Amino acid sequence: MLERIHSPADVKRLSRAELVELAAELRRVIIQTVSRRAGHLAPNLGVVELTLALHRVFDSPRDKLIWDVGHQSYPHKLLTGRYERFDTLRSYGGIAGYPCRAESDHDPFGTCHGSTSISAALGFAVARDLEGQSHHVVAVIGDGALTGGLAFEGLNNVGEIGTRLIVILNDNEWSISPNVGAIARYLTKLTTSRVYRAFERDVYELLGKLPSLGRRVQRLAHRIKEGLANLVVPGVLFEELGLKYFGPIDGHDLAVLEETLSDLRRFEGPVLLHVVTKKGKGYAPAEQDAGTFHGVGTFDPETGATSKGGKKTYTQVFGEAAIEIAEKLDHVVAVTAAMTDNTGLKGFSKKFPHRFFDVGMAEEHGVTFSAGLAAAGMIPLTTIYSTFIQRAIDQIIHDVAVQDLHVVFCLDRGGLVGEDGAPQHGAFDITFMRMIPGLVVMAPKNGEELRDMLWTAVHHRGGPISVRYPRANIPEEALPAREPRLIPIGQSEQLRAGGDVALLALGTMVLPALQAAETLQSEGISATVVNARFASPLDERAILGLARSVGRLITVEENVPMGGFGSAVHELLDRHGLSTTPLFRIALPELFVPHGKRDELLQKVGLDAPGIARQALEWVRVSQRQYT
Ligand SMILES: Cc1ncc(C[n+]2csc(CCOP(=O)(O)OP(=O)(O)O)c2C)c(N)n1
Repeated sequence: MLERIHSPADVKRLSRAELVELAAELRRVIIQTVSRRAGHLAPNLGVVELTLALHRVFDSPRDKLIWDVGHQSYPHKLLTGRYERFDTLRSYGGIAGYPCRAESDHDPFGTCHGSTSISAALGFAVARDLEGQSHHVVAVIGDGALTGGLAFEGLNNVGEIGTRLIVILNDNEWSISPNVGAIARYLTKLTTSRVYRAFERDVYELLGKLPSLGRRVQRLAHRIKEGLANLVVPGVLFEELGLKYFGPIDGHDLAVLEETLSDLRRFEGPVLLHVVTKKGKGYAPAEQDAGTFHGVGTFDPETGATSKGGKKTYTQVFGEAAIEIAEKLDHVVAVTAAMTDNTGLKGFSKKFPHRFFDVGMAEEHGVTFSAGLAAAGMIPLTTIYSTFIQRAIDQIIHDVAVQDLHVVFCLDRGGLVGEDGAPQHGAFDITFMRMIPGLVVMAPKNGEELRDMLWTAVHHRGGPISVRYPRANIPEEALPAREPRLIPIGQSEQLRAGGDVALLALGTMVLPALQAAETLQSEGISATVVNARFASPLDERAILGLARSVGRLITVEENVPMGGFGSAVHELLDRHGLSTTPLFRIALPELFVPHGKRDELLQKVGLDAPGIARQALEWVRVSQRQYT
């Protein structure tokens, strides 16, 4: 059927029976595609009926549908003219895993980071009012994303402005892991209230006795049920914020969804519809293990068996090191913002449940909470993806760094993340961490060094310290069986000596730089290679020494060039009157890198060994001609 669905208008024409068929087909296509391409599975399976209902009741792209996080937008993409390209999902040049304005008129607002939908939708609604237009604006936000403070800043403002806006709360009780926190408990209370349940049972029994009375009576009974449910279990929190609360309703009952949404279209002020869905709905492995199938690598669609990688990932090494450290040091605790599994902290959470804190999808709070912990003598391993800690730059500066607190920032997914693309690449953290006075910025060249850096970080006595590591396997087959070592702060490591050029590489770029040096050697250029380890403080003595002795420097980093490690070296040379030293910066390009496989992207931006060798060779030849 999807071949015949070119736009939401085609969905509107379908009969009830055809819709059921279409829902099954959407699930099949999503499961098959994600099994080959990897991606978000369980969140999408959970919103199939909701998406169908939205497209039947509303009129996209005139009406604006704004998905929070956007990882659940696959059914929406399939119904809005992207079925034929869906097999390119998340691949280079293919369709994105998130809503994307450049991709379709049906994606009015790009997303990836959570809790933005209500604020963005309010912007659309206010602009509509100012322009004298009349379309609808709908934000769909998950219960996980509702734990982010930004969502409440949005709700607060929605209640104040009071304009027509529909917020749909897609409540499946899961974030990536089971949702946590008081808001999650409150929502559970709304959906499991004994009064509501008993009442619902009575109504269903009544409905069961009514079929002979026909559809209209059933519909009426449904409506009475939903209306009364609202009376017996009002969503006080939302009502107090100024939104009329409706629900909870069954998010897999297409008829109820359509009917309720049609009613809400007529409502003049802001409303919140509480929809209860099952994450992973319709695919047993995902229903049983919504965490694994939230975002999943390739898997066997028949059995649900996920593919196992060979080498360990940096994330796994981090998780093991965190446990090892916590076993040795009582005051070490771990903080995550709704990413227990993804940041490798599951083992830690099991082993040290009282020293582990999932704060919800709330990075700002997570960092200030860590600052409080540190001020009171704890050593928090504050473990957040590079891209998501962008949310908390102020908290890092104001709450942690100004007070010189010993928070250990463990920044996973530093550098290109691959298929999640532009909004999720960790392209900026070297820049924004390095600019903060007193904050130590480290990046390891391999798994062994990550372990040593974490050990160093918890023993650091000089305030905040960070270590960033990539979404990648470690290069080693196995880590050496030895105790972790302290690395002197600001000390680099020279790995190779050569007189024509010095390659100063940071983190993930050290090994490709070493390989590039081999290529340079075969071209008659001898290169020093330094594992910089630190972007702040720099190993000033070593770098100034190389500037004087070798006289030609290349920095290599997986971060934007603006303000990054190369900039730090440039500023150092400048401070010491060496700004005329030829310096070339190899870094990510000055643009938002799209989605694709990480290795493919690194190759395209010239950050693999051949790319580094090629750029270095060209530049060294030019600079040899200019300066000799
Ligand atoms: C600011 C931010 N922090 C963390 C994440 C990572 N993340 C992606 S989806 C997700 C859980 C979302 O849960 P929910 O909103 O309930 O949607 P569901 O997947 O359950 O449908 C998290 C934590 C993110 N996208 N944005």
